[in-house]
Amino acid sequence: MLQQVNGHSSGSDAQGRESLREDLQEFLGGEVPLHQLDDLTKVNPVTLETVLRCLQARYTADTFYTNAGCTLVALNPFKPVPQLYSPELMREYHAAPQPQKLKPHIFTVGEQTYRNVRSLIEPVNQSIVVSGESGAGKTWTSRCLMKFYAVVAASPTSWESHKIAERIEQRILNSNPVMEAFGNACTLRNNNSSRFGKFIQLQLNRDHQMTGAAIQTYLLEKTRVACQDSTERNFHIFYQICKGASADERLQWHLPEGAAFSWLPNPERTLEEDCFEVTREAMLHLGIDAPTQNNIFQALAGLLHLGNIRFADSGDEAQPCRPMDDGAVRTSALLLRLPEDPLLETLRIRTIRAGRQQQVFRKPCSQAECDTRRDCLAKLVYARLFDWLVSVINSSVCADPASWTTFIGLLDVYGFESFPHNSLEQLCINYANEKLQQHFVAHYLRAQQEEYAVEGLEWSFVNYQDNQTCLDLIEGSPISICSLINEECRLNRPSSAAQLQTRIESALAGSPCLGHNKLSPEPSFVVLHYAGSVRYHTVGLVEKNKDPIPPELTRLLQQSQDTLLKVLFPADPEEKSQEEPSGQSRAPVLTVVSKFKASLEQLLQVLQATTPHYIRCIKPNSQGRAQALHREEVLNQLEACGLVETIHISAAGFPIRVSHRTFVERYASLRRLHPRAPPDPHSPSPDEGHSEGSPHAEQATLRALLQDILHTLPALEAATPAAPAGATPAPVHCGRTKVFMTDATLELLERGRAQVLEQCARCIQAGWRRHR
Ligand code: AOV
Ligand code: MG
Repeated sequence: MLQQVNGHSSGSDAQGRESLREDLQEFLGGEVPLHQLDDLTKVNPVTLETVLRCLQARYTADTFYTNAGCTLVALNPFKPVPQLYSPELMREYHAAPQPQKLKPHIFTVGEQTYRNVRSLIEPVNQSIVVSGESGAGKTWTSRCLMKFYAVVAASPTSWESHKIAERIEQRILNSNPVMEAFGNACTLRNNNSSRFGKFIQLQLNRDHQMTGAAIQTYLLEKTRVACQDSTERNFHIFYQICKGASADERLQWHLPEGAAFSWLPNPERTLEEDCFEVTREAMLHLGIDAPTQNNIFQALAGLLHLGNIRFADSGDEAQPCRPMDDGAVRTSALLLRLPEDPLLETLRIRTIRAGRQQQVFRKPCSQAECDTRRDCLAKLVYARLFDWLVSVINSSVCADPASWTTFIGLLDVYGFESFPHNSLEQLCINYANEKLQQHFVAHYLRAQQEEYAVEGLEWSFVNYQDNQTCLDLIEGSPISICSLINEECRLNRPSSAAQLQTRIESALAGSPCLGHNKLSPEPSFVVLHYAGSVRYHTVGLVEKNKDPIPPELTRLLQQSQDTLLKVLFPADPEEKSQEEPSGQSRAPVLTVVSKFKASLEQLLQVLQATTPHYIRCIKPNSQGRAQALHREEVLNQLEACGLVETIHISAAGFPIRVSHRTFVERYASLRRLHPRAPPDPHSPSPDEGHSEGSPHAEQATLRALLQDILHTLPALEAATPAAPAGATPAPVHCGRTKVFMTDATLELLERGRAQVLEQCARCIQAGWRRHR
């Protein structure tokens, strides 16, 4: 039996009693203490202040999840609460007849989503969008949801299976530590910050068992490999190899204890994410064997040594820069299995084709150019390695297309962030968050209200904050921040950071979301995002957006004798001329921003084709301290995500909507359970006056059947054991073309239907027995 955990009573009896007590208390008009209010729609009146007070009271009582109508609010506990995520609790939510009657939890969302896939009248793929600012708990939440599905959607034998390592659910879970080791890093906001976006499709077969998964990633912050803020860190994996390598591996990878690497800031900080063994073990289970792993880690060590290469100006433009430490060049060449001289040459000398004859010229690079080429080489290797890893993981976990029918998608992207210095990475991250916020607004707030109006439901409209203006500023046409940055790349002209600032500020001056740029020592512009204002620095923005890769670098890597690098950089089938044209580097076909925009649009298309569920993670304080809820910080987050508006709309809303026909087809059998008095044969039938088979006649018959089914609801409800006396009837509303209802009503109808099916099955069996 479970103990009382975070307000979770033990066993379903206690839960039933508690829910009954709450319902009665509400019914009798009694005051429920704030911390016991499980749903923010019950806070009275619904204002930012009352919502905050309720969340605060619950946080103090160690209750971290609260319903807010159609969304779940998740406060980050910032401390381990293992009981809250135990497999027992997962099974309890899974087995509950009405999980929404249990304490709010991410498992309620997980289970509801799962039930929708299984029994929704019109089966559609589902998605869970986890949002919140950096450090709010999105990755944690998605990980827990994956564990939940690994337990509840596993094939029946798997719970007892000892060969857990081979099981698909376990392999899917193993993707997390690997992807986090390579794609997460410690930032100012979060020690385990996701530096890439992730959408994972959990694939379910006809029996609703998880048969595989497909992972799609979005824009890895690859600049971090070669450039980190002094207070932050590189990707976890680099620290893992430096701390966790065995004595032999240290020798092999040239990582002596205490070696200093310029791309490894803050190595003295030890995080729980530094565990090399966990990553290795997970990689092994994903089918990445020890020699391949060795290959990967050796290449990473090669990158660390590459980062230690420094150049000194030769003092003569015609002479290439000098490496300050031959050892770093030698070791990185050795570890990346590259020829040493060509490595040095590629870093220091640019080859240019010019003139009619396309003659090849060799131009020594300046010291800054050498540094850029070195960084570019590292980013190129790391980004390809990351993509390759994702594809290896996908081939290990992805199910055969014929073996799955539906999916549950989990979206965990990098959260909204604002640092003292923000660049293209933050612009893309915050742009993604704006898009998701818009999806939420469009789906829940706007669409819901519009549909009520079209369907003729009585409804008093709620005003909500639409972030379209901000999106227009960022991505709109014809002129937006993205278009202006892209234009600079396309024109390929030398322009200063200050010029970019001026262009943005003058061309987009009319946008209310372009903030007032107070005098700043560095060229920058300010965007008023839904979640707060962010100053973006324009230095290096255009270059980052171009992301130019000198072709010599790719060609150099194609010469590597390393098995892994050979896979990452296969030789070109046609050895095209790859030298740069004269003058400036070629304008790129697709900029970083354009590619990102296209991938976001694709993601939104996928999301729009699913039924979305939302979890809003809230960061109680920015220091990551347990038991500390900072009012102002939380208020800002609540305000930013439009929680109050969401509550208002959800409080009176009907999240489930089904066409009349589907409703009748699914629930016609309920009339057997509680038949109405047969209609008087002399009274006019609903379809009278319409010729048989006409659309009107069909519509009228459908409506009559619909009414018959709806009339069974009170009887169904009365037959529900947990229904308290005097409880409000199951909310349902018949619109012009659809039936609108709450989750509870759907649950009730489904239970009734199951009962009828069971009765039928019993009758058939009895019939067979009699026959025999
Ligand atoms: P994020 O994904 O939202 O930030 P995380 O999921 O990485 O944030 O959470 C940040 C940290 O908060 C974790 O490393 C945990 O220490 C702690 N945490 C979060 N949720 C819980 C929980 N339910 N129980 C205990 N600790 C928790 V970012 O990736 O930076 O946007 O980009
Ligand atoms: Mg994260």
